[in-house]
Amino acid sequence: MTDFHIRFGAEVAEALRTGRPVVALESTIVSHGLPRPDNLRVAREIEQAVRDAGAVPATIGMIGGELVAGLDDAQLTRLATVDGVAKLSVRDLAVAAATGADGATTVAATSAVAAAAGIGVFATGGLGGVHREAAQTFDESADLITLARTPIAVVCAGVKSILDVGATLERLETLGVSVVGYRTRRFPGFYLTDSGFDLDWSAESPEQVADMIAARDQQATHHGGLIVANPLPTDEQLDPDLHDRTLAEGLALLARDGVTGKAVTPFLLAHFHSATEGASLAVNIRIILRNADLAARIAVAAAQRRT
Ligand code: PSU
Ligand code: MN
Repeated sequence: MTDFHIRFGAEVAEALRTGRPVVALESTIVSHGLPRPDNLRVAREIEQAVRDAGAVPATIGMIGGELVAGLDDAQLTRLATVDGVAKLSVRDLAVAAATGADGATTVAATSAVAAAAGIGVFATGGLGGVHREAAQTFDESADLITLARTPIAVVCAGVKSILDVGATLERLETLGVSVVGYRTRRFPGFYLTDSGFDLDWSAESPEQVADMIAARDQQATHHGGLIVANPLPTDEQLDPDLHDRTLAEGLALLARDGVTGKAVTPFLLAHFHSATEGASLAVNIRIILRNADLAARIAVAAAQRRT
């Protein structure tokens, strides 16, 4: 019989056994979010950023039907370079496993696997959310509902600016997902420092985020996710005029080409990367590296709290 448990990379298994800090990383940004050949180099740099801040990276994905927490370099290379890697949300995990697929996990799927594996902190770029035409298309990322029921702290630069940010924040409130700004009370706008929306709460240090995680676990009143929204400094953001122009073009192309469903996010990100001649790619990479660093420092603080 086939075994459908989660397989752990050796270093991740050891870290979890001994209580060392671990940070989960997603693989959809590697396979579908970043263009080749930069994607593999960036995937390795993200892992290095986690290590540099004192934690063990656990990049999550599916190899030949097997869920892996802590992909090794050959597995990471496979997801970054092989054609036909599936984009896996939570609903796809069991189905893909039973068919022996290779797959990259989204924020939703990575959160679900990380929580099941006993990993409490996760770093990504920007979350999925409510799409701009959602009133007609009902296109809302499964990232939101999954964070409602998954006890994970996810460090991100808000939600991708291609989305309806206001509607996404409303849905996060309805779904009971905690949102705190990292040293800010403004919700970041992914490529942009500020999305224009206020937040009720902020955290001032990795230790304070670790306190929030501990309070959630001790109170046992809330079993869902905590979004730690970490903005780019203004001098590192994408030029706002270029951003708005590129987004308007991208949305027009989306409508022209009739792109829908899970292809929407990769399509718009690819448009940004080509239309800005790599400027958005550089910003996207900075976002992820900064989030990996902060997530690792939160994981370190959480591990110290436990000892
Ligand atoms: N953030 C990025 N690049 C990405 C994504 C997020 O900087 O490629 C991916 C994440 O995996 C996220 C997914 O979960 O996009 C959302 O896709 P959808 O809108 O189809 O749920
Ligand atoms: Mn969608």
